[in-house]
Amino acid sequence: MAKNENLGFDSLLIHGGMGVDPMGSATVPIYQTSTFAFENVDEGAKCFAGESNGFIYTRIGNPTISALEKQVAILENGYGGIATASGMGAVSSIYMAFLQSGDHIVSTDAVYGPSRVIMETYFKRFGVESTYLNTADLNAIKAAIKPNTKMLYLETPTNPTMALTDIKAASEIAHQHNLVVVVDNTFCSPYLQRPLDLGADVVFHSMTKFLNGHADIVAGIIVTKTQELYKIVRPAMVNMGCNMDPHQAYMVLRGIKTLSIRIDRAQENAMKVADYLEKHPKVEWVKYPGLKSHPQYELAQKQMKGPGAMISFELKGGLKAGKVLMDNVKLALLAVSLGGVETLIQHPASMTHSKMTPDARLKANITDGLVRFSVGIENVEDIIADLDQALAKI
Ligand code: LCS
Repeated sequence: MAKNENLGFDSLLIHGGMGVDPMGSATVPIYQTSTFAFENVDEGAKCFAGESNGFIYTRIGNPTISALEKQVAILENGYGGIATASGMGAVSSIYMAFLQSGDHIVSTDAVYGPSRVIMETYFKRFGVESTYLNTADLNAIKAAIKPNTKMLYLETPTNPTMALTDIKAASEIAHQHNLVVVVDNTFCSPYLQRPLDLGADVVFHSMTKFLNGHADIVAGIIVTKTQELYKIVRPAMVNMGCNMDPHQAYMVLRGIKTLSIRIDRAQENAMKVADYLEKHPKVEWVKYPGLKSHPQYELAQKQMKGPGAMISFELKGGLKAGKVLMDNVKLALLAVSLGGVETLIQHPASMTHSKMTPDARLKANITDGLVRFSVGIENVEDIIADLDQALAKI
């Protein structure tokens, strides 16, 4: 499926999704239509039979969306992309495509809250069992696999604890038991980490985050390594109606062009912010894969091209001190989401991960005092000065 794969990554960000437009448009046009007219009945029948590449109906496929799917598939070095209305649309489509009553999944404990909540509520109701554990511990993964285990679901780095899983080693274990390995690559983007190259079978993103990068749309995408897997996942997405809208696809096609330069700047800033926080006397601990103090610093060096732009930390004085900080920042927005050009701060225990049980949160190291910081591309001096004045209020 993928074309242009010999270009460098930055060139693919600009040209990877482009076909030749008959009108010479420099950008992929928005095909804002729900349906497509057939030349005649036979042509329509061929489209439905899969004997023609013609478009039928936007829930099934659309040229603007296809351009984005092709581009992200190339960037992730996979067979094909499946764009979704949101990151959660991607998670739901993946669970629905591979799991059935009586199956079991092994998953990272500190995943984005709703990815776990939908498994432990809705999928549990349909008889799917799940085990959530620290997947950094490969022996724990081995011990958790049962005869009915079908999927190993990894998020690395984790939201919000910044723990890493060795994708290559974990995939090897999973494949010995014929599990499908799924990786949520939202925190890295394919610029920093390519799970399919490390052995995963399916990778997905909340494109709301780094891939779009401008905090103006919600979107998701799945990329499968093989055609066989693509044929399993695509119909699940289409039939459940998790599809993207053409306008959303256009927005991501626009935002994605600057992915590498945005991440370069954001992670350069994040390194300086993490250093600043680590040295600050009011800070208890900082988790950032670029810090030597990160327990998996070596794995980050091996598995990721850079440490990214997400930091988690806790202040001395826990939640009480954290609240003073979050209520007093002026440049950073007190808001959920991440991976955009603007710096954001939020409190996972009361916001993004509030629907997990307190016990599950603590077992996953999501302490009540944990503060999550998504570093933007502003002048780093301004980001640090903002933190400095807010920390002085504690
Ligand atoms: N996976 C990860 C790692 C995420 O961080 C999110 C959203 C999702 C999946 C779901 O994507 P969505 O449907 O929102 O596009 N994370 C959010 C967060 O940390 N704050 O707000 C949303």
